[in-house]
Amino acid sequence: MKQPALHPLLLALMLLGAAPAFAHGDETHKKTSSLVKMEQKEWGIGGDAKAVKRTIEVKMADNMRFTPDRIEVKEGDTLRIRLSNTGQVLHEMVLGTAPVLAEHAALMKRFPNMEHDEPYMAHVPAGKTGEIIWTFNRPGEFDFACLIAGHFEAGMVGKIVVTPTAGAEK
Ligand SMILES: [Cu+2]
Repeated sequence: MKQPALHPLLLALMLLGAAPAFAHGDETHKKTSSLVKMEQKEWGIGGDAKAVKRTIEVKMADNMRFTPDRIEVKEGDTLRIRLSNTGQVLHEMVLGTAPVLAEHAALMKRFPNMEHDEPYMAHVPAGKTGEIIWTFNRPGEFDFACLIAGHFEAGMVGKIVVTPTAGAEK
């Protein structure tokens, strides 16, 4: 079922007031493909671990930088982005478009303890690792960012360039 009109941020806002059950930060995140809803986004769709073409290592650090901060992908490819947080504080990676991320960051600033979890994001505690498996089935330039209050503003962002391939699955 498609619900293009209901923006995830609106949904988050609605749930914030209403449902304490929305906070699933204490649970173990079970990001198996069967439990995660695969919703097409402008920047792609949740990927299946079996379809992973390439693994990219990205470091997150307390200088508010991702290394590398630019990732190039071919349209249709599924990437495993393996994150390691080398810092002393929690960092996260959220994939999206620049406007969606900016909007989300503003929301995070207003509600710093907002819990959120989607297949296109990963929260990585200090010294830990995490991963995102994502299929980049739409060409274009996308962004990723750490939306923890203050981090986004400090420039903790990066770019993902998805180059179009003829005949890639849509
Ligand atoms: Cu951060």
